[in-house]
Amino acid sequence: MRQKLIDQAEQVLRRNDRGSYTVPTHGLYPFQWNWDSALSALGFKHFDEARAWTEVDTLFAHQWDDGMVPHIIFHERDEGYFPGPDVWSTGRPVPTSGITQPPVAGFAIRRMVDEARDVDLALSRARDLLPKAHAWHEWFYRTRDPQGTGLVAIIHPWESGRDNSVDWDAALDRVSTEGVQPFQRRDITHANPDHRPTHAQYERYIKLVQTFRELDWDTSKLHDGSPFQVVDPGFNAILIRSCEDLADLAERLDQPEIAAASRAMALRGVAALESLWSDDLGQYLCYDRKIGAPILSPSVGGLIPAFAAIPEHRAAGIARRIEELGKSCEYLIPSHDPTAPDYDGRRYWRGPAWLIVNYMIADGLTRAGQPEIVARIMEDSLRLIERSGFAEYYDPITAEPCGGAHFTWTAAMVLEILD
Ligand code: 9WN
Repeated sequence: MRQKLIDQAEQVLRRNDRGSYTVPTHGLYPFQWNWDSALSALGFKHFDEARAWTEVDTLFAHQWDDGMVPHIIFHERDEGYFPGPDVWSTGRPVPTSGITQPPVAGFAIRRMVDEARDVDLALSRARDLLPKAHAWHEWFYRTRDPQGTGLVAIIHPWESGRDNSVDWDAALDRVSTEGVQPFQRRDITHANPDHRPTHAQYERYIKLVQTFRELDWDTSKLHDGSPFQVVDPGFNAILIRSCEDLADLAERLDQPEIAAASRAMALRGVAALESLWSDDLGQYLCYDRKIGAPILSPSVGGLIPAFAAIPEHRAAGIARRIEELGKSCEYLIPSHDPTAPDYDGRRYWRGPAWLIVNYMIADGLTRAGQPEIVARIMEDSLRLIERSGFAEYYDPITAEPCGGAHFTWTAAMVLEILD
């Protein structure tokens, strides 16, 4: 069984390989996505290290001059996805979107170095990528934390990677839809509409894109100009973890300035995360910067901080919270608490389990010395694959495969777990 799953995972990666980048899945997502690429590279490294490095190289080849790494790179024309390059209209030579995504690449680069068989290749690629990833991290704290709080805000739900999470509902409701022209979605021609965001959410997603376009994609203006500014603990934790990893890597590569700056960003971030902890919910919470209030939503965004070097008692708290969630579902980790009123087990980020999230949380909890809950998370992840294949996400109660099939990062995570 183990070898069969490894072979199948490798086939999924090869199927979605477009030479220098990988699509998340054929049809639904025909371009290169930022955090998908970083996590997918971890899968490639099991059978083709050079190809793994190419994935990350291609991502950073489209970094903007200000340091931002965009969330989508539209390498080829494809009418099968909305919104395409004409809607974004960012004026890049190879079109890209104008927002970003969870910066997990720093973590991926470090892991690829740590586990390299071809060490010379790894060190030379890492030496080239290190200042680029670091510039991206600095861009975050410069443009998304203008008040110097130590925490960055996302300005669009797509940036979180958890697009339609309950976390964004109230903040997104306040975004007006004035001036949004009728549009045709493509996602619901590829995937079951019951598994996807609603039309009302899409209208607001598009309104935000229009707002940023009117600001000429000047990323120094977008935070203050955005009607949506939310501090996501999961997103911040991923950034902090990547800063920690780059600091270690920079020391190894004898780059003391990057090491010191990166370490300082990580330490500030970890200290600031503490303000998002909720004793009542037993997890971290998002914070709506626009109205200055926490968002009382029990989502997995508040558990992802385990991925960063948070205090041990907080990691233990997260382990307890996951154990509790395990009583109301069959397969950890639901993206939203199944006992909460807005839970929807098939609708994308409002309940389903995602293997990439399981992987990041399990990685952090392993480091934090929580082997029991890690074992359950890993076991559940493999049971999902065995039952339902390499889906985009899964109903955490029935294991129903949801969203797109033959999914690249799901396959990559299976290689990370099994190989
Ligand atoms: C918008 C590609 C991406 C993931 C995100 C996931 C989904 C896109 C969409 O697919 O988002 O970026 O059109 O739904 O939410 O995490 O990176 O797999």
